[in-house]
Amino acid sequence: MNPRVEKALNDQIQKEASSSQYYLAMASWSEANGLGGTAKFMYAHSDEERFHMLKLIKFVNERGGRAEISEISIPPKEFNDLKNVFESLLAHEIRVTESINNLVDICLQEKDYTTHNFVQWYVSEQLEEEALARTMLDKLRLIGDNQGGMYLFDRDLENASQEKSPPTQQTGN
Ligand code: OFO
Repeated sequence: MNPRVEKALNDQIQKEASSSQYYLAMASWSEANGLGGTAKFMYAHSDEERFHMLKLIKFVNERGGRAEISEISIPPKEFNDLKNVFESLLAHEIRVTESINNLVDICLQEKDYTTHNFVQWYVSEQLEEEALARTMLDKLRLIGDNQGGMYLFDRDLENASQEKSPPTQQTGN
């Protein structure tokens, strides 16, 4: 496997693992603050990020590279409020998108079209995740300080988590 591509993929593995921890921190904060629906949504999202990480690990190893499991950054413990949680989520996803775009760029520079094809799945995923975070933030801005609105928001997230199918164990391309 091209060493530059391998290094970029390993960096991405670390980022997906950090994302999973980040969402876990958000889930725990939400749960401790009585936001059961949001907690459920964040726990499910944390699992999804772990799935993103596993998919990369399998890909690197199956292509003759060596996936590295490195240490991950410590996520924040506290958030000001629910809006702050989703603002952090969006900011985080924007950083992940930049990282995926950088990965695409490296694949093209190194003419690694197989990895380029594989990474397209992540490009689409980032589009969806950023759009979802923006929708949530729009809703929270509309709700403002309205407690009833906040209750409904949290309940809607609980239902959304139930509708969403869990990530599959399939980690191939
Ligand atoms: Fe939310 O990001 Fe993975 O890819």
